Amino acid sequence: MRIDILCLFPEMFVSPFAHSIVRRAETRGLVEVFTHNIRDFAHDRHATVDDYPYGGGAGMVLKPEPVFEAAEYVWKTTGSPGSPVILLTPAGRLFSQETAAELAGHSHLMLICGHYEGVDERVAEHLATDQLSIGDYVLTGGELAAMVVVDAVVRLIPEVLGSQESATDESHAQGLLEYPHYTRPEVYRGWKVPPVLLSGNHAEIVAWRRRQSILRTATRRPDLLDNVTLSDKERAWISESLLDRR
Ligand code: 6GU
Repeated sequence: MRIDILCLFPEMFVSPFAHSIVRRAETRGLVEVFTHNIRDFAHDRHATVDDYPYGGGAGMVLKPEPVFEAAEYVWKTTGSPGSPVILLTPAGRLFSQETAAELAGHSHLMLICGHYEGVDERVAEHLATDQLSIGDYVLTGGELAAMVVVDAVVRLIPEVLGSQESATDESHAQGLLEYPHYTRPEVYRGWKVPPVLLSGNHAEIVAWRRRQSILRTATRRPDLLDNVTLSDKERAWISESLLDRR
């Protein structure tokens, strides 16, 4: 997969991508990430990339020309104008594990990081194929959001994660939060590892983990349960455990 990131602060990506799973994936030839400074595509000698909003109001707006021209520059080398172009904006639809999995199936992605009060809407309408937000809070710019998206997508590319780090069990993969994990020692400061995990009974361990995932999701993220299929027995566990908490 090739990922091109158009932004105003390419330096921000250096350290996060120099470590982490992204670096490992790059070393193994599974992904290539390129950053491009939108300012390099400005038209005037002051390299102006923003301007006042038509209609008035606070803040500045990212101009369309440098953004379109940066994208066209990328397409000249990649030749893939059919692939996703994602504008990172707090006004986008919410990025999720499902979106990450969908994006991981493409061979090329372009990410555009918004800045200032906003980006000229013609970028959203005529250049971006999708607009994503990483959560209900406002960041200073789209760079941090782009790093989040790249990390979540890259780890889902086949062969990026080792079998020791399988992406099928983890939180959100099944629509549920993941069960609790324990490692040695068996007793730490008097706190014991749940005995079932030491029992060697694989079927019981699987059942315990499923139950933990369900109860944890019911208490912490009940909204997620609307999209998972649970048995009648599992629904009953939830009612019982929520009653227990009163
Ligand atoms: Cl994608 N951009 C900005 N500026 N803020 C955000 C965001 C994106 N997602 C959540 N907050």
